Amino acid sequence: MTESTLTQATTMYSQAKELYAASGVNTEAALERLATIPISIHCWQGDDVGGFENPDGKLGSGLAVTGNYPGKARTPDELRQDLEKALSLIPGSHRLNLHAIYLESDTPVERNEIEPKHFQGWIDWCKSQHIGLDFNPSCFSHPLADNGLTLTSPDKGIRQFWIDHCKASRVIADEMGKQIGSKAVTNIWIPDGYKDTPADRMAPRQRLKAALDEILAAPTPNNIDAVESKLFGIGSEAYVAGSHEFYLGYAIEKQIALCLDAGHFHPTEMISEKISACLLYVPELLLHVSRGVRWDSDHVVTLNDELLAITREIVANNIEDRVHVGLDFFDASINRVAAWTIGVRNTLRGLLTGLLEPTAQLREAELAGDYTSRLALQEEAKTMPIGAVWDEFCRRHDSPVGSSWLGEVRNYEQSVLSQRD
Ligand code: RNT
Ligand code: ZN
Repeated sequence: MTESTLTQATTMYSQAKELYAASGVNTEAALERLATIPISIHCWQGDDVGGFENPDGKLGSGLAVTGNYPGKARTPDELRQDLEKALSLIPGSHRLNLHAIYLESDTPVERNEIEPKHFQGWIDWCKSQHIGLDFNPSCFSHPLADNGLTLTSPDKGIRQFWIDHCKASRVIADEMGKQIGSKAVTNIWIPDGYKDTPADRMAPRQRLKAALDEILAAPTPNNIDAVESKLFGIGSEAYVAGSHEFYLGYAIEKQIALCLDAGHFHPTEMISEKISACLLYVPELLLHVSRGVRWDSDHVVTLNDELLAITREIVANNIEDRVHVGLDFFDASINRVAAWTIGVRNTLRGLLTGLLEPTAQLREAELAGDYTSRLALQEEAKTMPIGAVWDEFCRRHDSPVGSSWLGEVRNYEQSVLSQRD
């Protein structure tokens, strides 16, 4: 940034600060608070949910990635290198969300035999980056998941295999949390369901409940358990055992975290609307911030109405200590480092927009039954100079301002990504 553009930007921020102050909003407080909210960045955008278990492994179990943009990470070191690039373009201090298939081992390891040592490289890397680490058992893309059933399988051996995988994952997450000094959120998602009308909707859910009981039995003080529901998937259009009602009930009963994925509900059903209701009954939430286009398509999150509504709910209700914000999208049709950067920067911008809302005034109007003022103030807030405050946040965190990060991604593409194919 040149001297004059820097001066110009600083002036824009001071003007924005004054404008916000006039409507009762403290931009300095917003900037400070935004810096305390970590986003859990999903490793799987970096390699199209491939993982390092098996170089010929195929993505399955209802998950699909489209696109063949060159330069995807082929090794843990390449993935870490790409993540470092993305982190350098994202302001603030965040977390990494890792799946079990991203293990590191010289010899093949079965999923029910994974151990903390297979993730030590990731733990050490997170320590070096000063970021937290979250974890997920991978109950998909595996021969024992090929018929679409894992924890609900009627075959006891198959079911036990996945139970043992999830148990091993919690042990690993607990070790991650311990070593890093920040609890790891471990999210269980399974694809289980049927393409066509089931004859028995109850038994798979009974098996799932019993399997989860066994998985969660051991105490893991450095781990936070979360369970993720889904409405339907490719190949499970008629029935998904782990539905919203199933996991909402389960999370309430066990007092564990409930994961709400923005793409896992009916298209007009919004997770922003569910946050306040669920938090009355479950201790914590994990969000999979995603963007479904017509279906659970896992597009890169854009700064759209639903993202703004989700992020606004978190900060307006002061619940950021109970809501873990994770991302979940995978787009292989664009530069993958850019996909992360766009998604995380948008999520932060959404949070900032919420922090800059004149919440106190809006609530006051609402309580007084003055819905005219509520609507008027909500709409005026939309065109306040949020961008000037966002730029200031980036500047204070030594992160690129405006679209200048894109040039850095292009350079990285030239010097690193294009050498991979
Ligand atoms: C699938 C779920 C799940 C996965 C990741 C890879 O529909 O959203 O969270 O996307 O765990
Ligand atoms: Zn998800």
